[in-house]
Amino acid sequence: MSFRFGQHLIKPSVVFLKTELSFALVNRKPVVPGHVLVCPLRPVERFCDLRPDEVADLFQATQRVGTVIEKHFHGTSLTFSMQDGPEAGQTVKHVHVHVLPRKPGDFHRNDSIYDELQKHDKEEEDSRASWRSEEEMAAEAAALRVYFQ
Ligand code: AMW
Repeated sequence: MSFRFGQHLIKPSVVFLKTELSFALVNRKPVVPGHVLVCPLRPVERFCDLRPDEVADLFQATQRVGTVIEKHFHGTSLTFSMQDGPEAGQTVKHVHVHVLPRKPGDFHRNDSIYDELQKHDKEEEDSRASWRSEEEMAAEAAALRVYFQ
């Protein structure tokens, strides 16, 4: 069984958490190590399209994922971000929360992380050559899955 993430079919090997209504996957092009995504299982485009039970499940899953990601990647803070619609920078038409572990000095200007999020997957920046290998992504997902067993 594969997962749907907008136009993408996602292999179970890169998914590290599945709840009743949500799932979390590793990123093919992380802005920082440990940059992952949490999505509703139902492939809706906008946050306002989610039912209340889906919002609750998505945010509970996001909270659990944040705790694990901060610990596993030795972060000291977290950035949560959602680009909700094309003018907000959304490229995949399926609601997703970005979860990124943060460390002191990881960006010279702290909020530059939002510039990076905005541009990292735009067409001119996002060639196949810049994506991680399936093996690397599966290994990361396997390491993260352990925390949820
Ligand atoms: W958006 O700009 O829509 O807020 O973010 C899309 C995110 O999904 C980016 O971080 C991008 O790297 C990631 N991404 C896109 N396609 C895949 C995929 N097939 N597997 C893993 N991550 C993906």
